[in-house]
Amino acid sequence: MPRDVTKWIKQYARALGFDLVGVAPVQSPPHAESFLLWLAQGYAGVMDYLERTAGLRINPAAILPNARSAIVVGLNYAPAELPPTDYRIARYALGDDYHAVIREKLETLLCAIQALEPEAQGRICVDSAPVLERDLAMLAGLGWYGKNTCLINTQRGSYFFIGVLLLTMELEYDSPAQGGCGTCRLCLDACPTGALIAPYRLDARKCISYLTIELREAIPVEHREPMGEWLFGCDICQEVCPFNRPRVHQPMRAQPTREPRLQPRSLPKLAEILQMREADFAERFRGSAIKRAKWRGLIRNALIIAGNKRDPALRPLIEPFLRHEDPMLREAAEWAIKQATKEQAVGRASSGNATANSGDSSLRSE
Ligand code: B12
Repeated sequence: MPRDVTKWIKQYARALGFDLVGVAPVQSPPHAESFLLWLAQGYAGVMDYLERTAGLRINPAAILPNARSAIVVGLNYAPAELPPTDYRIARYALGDDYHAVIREKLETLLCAIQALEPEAQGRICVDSAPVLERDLAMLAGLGWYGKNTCLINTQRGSYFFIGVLLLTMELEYDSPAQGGCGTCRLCLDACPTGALIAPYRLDARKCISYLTIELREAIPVEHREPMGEWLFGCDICQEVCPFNRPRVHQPMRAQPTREPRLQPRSLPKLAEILQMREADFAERFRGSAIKRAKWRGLIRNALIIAGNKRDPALRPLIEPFLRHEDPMLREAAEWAIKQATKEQAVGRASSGNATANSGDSSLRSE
């Protein structure tokens, strides 16, 4: 019985458009201890919510009483082609906000399961409920931890989201994923801010993704030039990963997303962003993950990128922020103007992304 139901659930999940699906028993996550140590070492920075919910994160059964199984799904998010922009946006944020997309699909899946098994209780977790999603995904066979801390699937690479549906039903369980990076350390060497301080250990406080999305204060000066042209999030540690790149004589590994809602939206130019008012921002990024940075955070990032670009045409757009009421934006504008007057474009090259969103064609579908 669990075998038939599991097979049916997996087929249903695939029909809903998920690219990966596996099932794990609900148990204490294998990396619970390293997670607690990571928190204690302060690597989470201002992400207090991780600390507040740590007890639940290491005990998924506390999120749903009598939880037996975790159905773990993966949804590819990288587009076949990066949209043309004059800055860079992490692939995961190019389309609609993934939380809504995955949640909707998992709600449909849960309803279908409950139609079959009316007694079954479920709880959907897409960042929303505190679980260590990658640990559960690893146990469900979706992928293994790379040294960049992303979950990597040997066939698919790492450009996929993870969603979890906890269930009170017993199901047939998959084996944990096997694999590893071997001696490769491309991601550690490529990170422009040195956020990957050791294999499997990310100091989030230095990660461009954290700095541009989670941090609500000024970005520390030493990280600004290395940010290059990353306006929101960063994919460098994934772009250099051999599992996300085509290999000679081998079929391409990472597959572009098939999900219509994850296809890239059109993006405003940097100059437009610098002129956006708060209301324009809310309108333009409605339903997009970019909203998480808030207007203030995105403008701060845009000022830094404008500084890194050293483009005199952007100066008139930076200058109004020198008189802005928000000290964080004033200071970012001052920095940007100083950068723009520096003679050599030292920092721009340091991230390897001198030309925004043009460098990577690893996901082209030919
Ligand atoms: C907080 C968070 C962040 C933070 C911290 C990142 C991090 N590495 O933890 C910030 C804002 C920096 C971030 C960035 C990104 N994130 Co994020 N993030 C999360 C979130 C909400 C919690 C992660 C967490 O618990 N971190 C805690 C720390 C301790 O985890 P860790 O550093 O990876 O450490 C673990 C491993 O290294 C392992 N480990 C430790 N030692 C060892 C030793 C060995 C030998 C091995 C094998 C493993 C191992 O155990 C540790 C504990 O679990 C999850 C969603 C969720 N609820 O799980 C999404 C999530 C991890 N993020 C995701 C994504 C897509 C990203 C970005 C790619 C977005 C972007 N392009 O900007 C980047 C990737 C940066 C990176 N290299 O990690 C996806 C990852 C999907 C995948 N395939 O892996 C998730 C799962 C969201 C989702 N639902 O899909 N993120």
